[in-house]
Amino acid sequence: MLHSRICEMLNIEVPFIQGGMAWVATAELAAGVSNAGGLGIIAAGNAPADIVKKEIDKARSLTDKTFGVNVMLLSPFAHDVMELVLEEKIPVITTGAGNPGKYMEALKSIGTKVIPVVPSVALAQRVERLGADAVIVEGTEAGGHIGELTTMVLVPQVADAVKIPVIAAGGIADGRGVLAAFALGAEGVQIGTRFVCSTECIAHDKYKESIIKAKDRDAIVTGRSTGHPVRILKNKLSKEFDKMEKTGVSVEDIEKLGAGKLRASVIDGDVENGSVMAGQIAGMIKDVKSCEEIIQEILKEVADTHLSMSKIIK
Ligand code: TUI
Repeated sequence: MLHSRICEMLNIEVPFIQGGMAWVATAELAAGVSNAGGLGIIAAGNAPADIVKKEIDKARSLTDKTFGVNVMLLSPFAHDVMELVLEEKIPVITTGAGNPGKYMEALKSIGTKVIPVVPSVALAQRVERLGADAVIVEGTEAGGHIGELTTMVLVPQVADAVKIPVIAAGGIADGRGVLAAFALGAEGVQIGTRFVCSTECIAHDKYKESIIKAKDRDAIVTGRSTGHPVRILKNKLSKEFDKMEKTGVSVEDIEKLGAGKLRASVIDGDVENGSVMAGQIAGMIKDVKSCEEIIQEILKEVADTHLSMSKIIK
């Protein structure tokens, strides 16, 4: 019912890719999304390769379906994780926070599909030239480390500039968002924050509750002055960041404040002093459901929205 080049390329039923969220996107979530027909992703984040290997093994025990690994290129272990995914012949790699160019040849040579996250037209064109199979075009609405442009303006500009399929990300959590992304030229969507509020996701209940409680303006940006802006939910930590940035504290000290804070919220449930990464669409998320229910609900909304649009556009 919702089918595109992405489905064949990635051997999935619906063109929904789960976001590669550090700490949150473990084997459990990846298997949940893949079992429900989408593409589950294990996020390597800042983890060393042996931890990622355990997650890959666990995901293989939880699903027979295709799943991928997200490599966060700012990680000190990015190179080791790339070596691991090559060894393990992971069929799909998404990358974040950098240009995966130097790994492209090795990954392509074993048939791995490489899908970089890009925040600009220029990087989309560069990775297409280097051999990327598709691009995830992520707008600033997304959670975590973000670019400057919105999904609304970036997706159509990248769709016009490249031939490879575009997967839209940032601000998508329901069928209306999916259809809007397809209208802008996308052939798939990446969904992050919505899948945090899934039963399969191992994030602490308090993290999920914070997303459910969040209102439209609660997902704010911290760390602009460090050159690594990160979207998190407003809390004690975000206020602390704000104060430091306004009083001209050094980049090193601001970055020090961020260290270990994602683990504190995701694993320990410290949602006041921890970093609760979430996208702007958090305000629309109202419940925790299984990955299967989330995907089926979104597909129903796509069909309903399509029908109501066909009554307006004749
Ligand atoms: O990577 C993400 N989201 C993330 S990574 C992360 S862990 C982290 N924590 C603190 C500071 C930094 C990272 C949390 N959330 N999304 C994908 C994404 N990639 N967003 C933006 C980019 C990006 C930015 C610049 C991709 C490429 C890029 O290229 C720069 C270059 O090298 O040309």
